[in-house]
Amino acid sequence: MTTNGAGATAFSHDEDGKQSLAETTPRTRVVHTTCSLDCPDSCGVLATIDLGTNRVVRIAGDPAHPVTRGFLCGKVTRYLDRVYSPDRLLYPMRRRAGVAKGSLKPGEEHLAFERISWDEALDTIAARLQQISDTHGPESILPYSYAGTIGQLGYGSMDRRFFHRLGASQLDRTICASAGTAAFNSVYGVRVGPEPQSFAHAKLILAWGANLHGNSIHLWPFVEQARRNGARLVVIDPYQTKTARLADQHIAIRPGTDTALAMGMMHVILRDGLEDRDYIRDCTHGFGALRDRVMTADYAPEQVAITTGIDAEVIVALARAYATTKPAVIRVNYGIQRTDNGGTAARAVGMLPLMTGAWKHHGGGVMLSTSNAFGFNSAKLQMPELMRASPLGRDARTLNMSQLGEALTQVDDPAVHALFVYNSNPAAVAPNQSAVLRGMRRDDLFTVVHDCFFTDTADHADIVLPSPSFLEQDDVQGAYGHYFAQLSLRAMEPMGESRSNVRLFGQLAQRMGFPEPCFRETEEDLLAQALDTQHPWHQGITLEALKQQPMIALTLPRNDRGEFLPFADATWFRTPSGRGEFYSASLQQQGLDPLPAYAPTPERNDATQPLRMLARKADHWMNSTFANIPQHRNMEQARIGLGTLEIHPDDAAERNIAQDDTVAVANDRGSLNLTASLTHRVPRGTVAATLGWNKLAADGNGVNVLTSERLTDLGGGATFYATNVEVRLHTTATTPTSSDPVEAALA
Ligand SMILES: Nc1nc2c(c(=O)[nH]1)N[C@H]1C(S)=C(S)[C@@H](COP(=O)(O)OP(=O)(O)OC[C@H]3O[C@@H](n4cnc5c(=O)[nH]c(N)nc54)[C@H](O)[C@@H]3O)O[C@H]1N2
Ligand SMILES: Nc1nc2c(c(=O)[nH]1)N[C@H]1C(S)=C(S)[C@@H](COP(=O)(O)OP(=O)(O)OC[C@H]3O[C@@H](n4cnc5c(=O)[nH]c(N)nc54)[C@H](O)[C@@H]3O)O[C@H]1N2
Ligand code: SF4
Ligand SMILES: [Mo]
Repeated sequence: MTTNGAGATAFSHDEDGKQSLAETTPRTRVVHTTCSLDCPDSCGVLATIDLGTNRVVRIAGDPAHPVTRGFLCGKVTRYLDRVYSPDRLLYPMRRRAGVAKGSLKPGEEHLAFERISWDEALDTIAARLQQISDTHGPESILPYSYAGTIGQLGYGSMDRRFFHRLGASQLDRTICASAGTAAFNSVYGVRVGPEPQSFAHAKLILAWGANLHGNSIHLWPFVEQARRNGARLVVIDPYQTKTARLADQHIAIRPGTDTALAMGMMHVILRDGLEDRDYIRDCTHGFGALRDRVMTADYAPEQVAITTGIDAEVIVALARAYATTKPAVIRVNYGIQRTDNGGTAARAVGMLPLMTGAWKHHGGGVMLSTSNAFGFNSAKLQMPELMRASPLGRDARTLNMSQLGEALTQVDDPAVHALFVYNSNPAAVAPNQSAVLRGMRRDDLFTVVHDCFFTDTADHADIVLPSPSFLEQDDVQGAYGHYFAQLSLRAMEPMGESRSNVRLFGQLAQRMGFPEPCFRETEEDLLAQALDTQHPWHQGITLEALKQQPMIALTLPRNDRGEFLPFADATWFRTPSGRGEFYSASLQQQGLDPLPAYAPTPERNDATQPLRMLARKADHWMNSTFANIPQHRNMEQARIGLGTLEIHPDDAAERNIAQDDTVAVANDRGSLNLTASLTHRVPRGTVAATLGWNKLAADGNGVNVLTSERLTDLGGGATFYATNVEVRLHTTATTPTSSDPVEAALA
């Protein structure tokens, strides 16, 4: 495989316009890159560069991409507004002497920070990290990153090497997908699913906690194709998304009760004898134990109706349709995981095709994520063995990113004294925001933030560093919604003085005096290493090949009709039993229930906070990314309004709340003010609000002041959707009279 093929010329954008730099007109050229936002679709993108001005003047979907097929979502269609935004961070900055840490108003950042050179920034950071490591031990340094870019290099390469060598605490990256990952690993041992293209062949499609239209639009054309051929689309989501409005049926399940629904469906399937006995015999493990569990009264349709708020007849009809329609496919996404019982919910939903043998049909199965199919060489990129060379001489402790508030305010031995944030905006996206911000405001915490913008997190930094967007860096990328590897070629020079994650951490390592040659490696070296793999599905995916053809399909095993049918037979499973596991002995060994069982969330659920709140994602932002871009704000404004609390008219009437009233939304963790929107998009008892930038909210608070640091049952994930609140008409502040924090917040 390629080790040194990434010669400088191929990436230096010289005028000979190497393989993938196709000429269009003499005045422009077109570069293939990949959208590296945290989205399943990983679109192929063509960027057009005006050679006169050296600016990217147009971006569009690459029509040659077999899945993303030439169109981009609304967010990235307007990506140039972000890239060339006047608010881009263009050079390193330092907190001015004497300025206390805290949230800033937009535009005030330059009063609190002053420009410095990269040399000064790197010297300051290296000196402070060294001093903190010497005084408190290296584990008192915490890196915090997630998926600002999902490119192999940008997501995790030189940065990981740096923190491994430093001996810094390791970060358990649980904020998004870890519950579902643990769940599918327990049932299947490996996480692959049907190709997105195969959805076109389905006759029944369940979008289960999956907002296809808002979050992963490129599955939609395949769903539409299937529907033209007679397929039905059923959406299971408490919230009436656009996907739900366009579906054949919308089942507005009570949040957090998906385990009960999936087990209720199994109950009906077994009661009515609709299971695939041959498949169960040949391919699964623990069926008898599961049958005993699901055939109890707890999972009879009448009881499941009470738990889920779905009529018993609807549950029975769904179960029968699912078991008898072939092919039947489930797109399960992250919506069902973000609750205390979320790992189990993903397990239970994941078991449905084991019961009906849906995997045997092209166009059947269940798709969670396709990322596990990729075999990029992350060990080479990240070099965990460098921890041995750190002052610790051993593996460092691990802190859970979904409990950042706790890490910054409660963890000791050692306490966290330095926080280094990149690829993430935890001041807005992490749960239990009040604790997170209390921690970030500590004077004795040294904080560095590397980002493209002055985010809520950057407001709390000692040093802020500018990072490039995906148009400004080279990378290579897989996907979590399809099976193509793609090269991303830099379409433009980095804006201002911004430096990529790879450059930043390589240079910082040298300032720290780390002698290992790996810290001198370039992006070109790392691209070759990422692709240096013996993985059987990566055949032919070399740097040379990607330069000829920037999108290459994984060499998935196919049958003689060319179909990819994972789990169609027993050879596929990578569990301890070598079968699809209804019953998991390894979960039992960890002291967990080996079988799925529904459990309600332990969130306080009394008269003081009776409403369930979904702290949802915006359709036109990417988590908190784009929340500051006027074009994207306008699109959200047109969708549901900015700073909106969606509430059912009956819940509003009970509280004397009218359309557009300012309301206080509170629970025992915090409170925020929003504008009421009375709507049937949410069912009775459920309200919804949107994740965004705190400092752009009317009262400076984000939705995560209300969410908790409780973790999911599997995988240690965040429980964003397991939040209860009360809502009252907002009255201007009075002295709180109650000792109850919720009452006090609402008084
Ligand atoms: N436009 C846009 N696209 C995005 C993102 C974004 O912020 N904006 N984020 C990206 C990221 S990081 C991710 S992880 C993916 C996530 O993509 P999805 O998995 O689709 O994620 P969510 O929007 O979190 O949840 C999906 C749906 O689940 C519903 N839901 C909430 N609670 C429950 C429940 O208890 N049961 C059921 N059945 N449904 C429930 C929500 O109302 C929501 O409509 O999207 C990616 N794409
Ligand atoms: N209430 C609530 N909270 C949530 C969620 C929810 O649905 N509801 N969703 C959760 C989920 S699923 C996720 S995945 C997390 C997402 O959390 P994050 O991964 O923190 O996502 P973003 O808010 O998009 O922040 C990414 C940041 O990385 C920056 N960035 C982009 N490219 C680069 C780069 O090359 N280098 C550097 N250094 N920075 C870069 C961007 O400018 C942006 O500020 O949020 C979680 N939080
Ligand atoms: S955010 Fe997703 S859908 Fe939009 S361009 Fe990027 S990969 Fe494609
Ligand atoms: Mo996510």
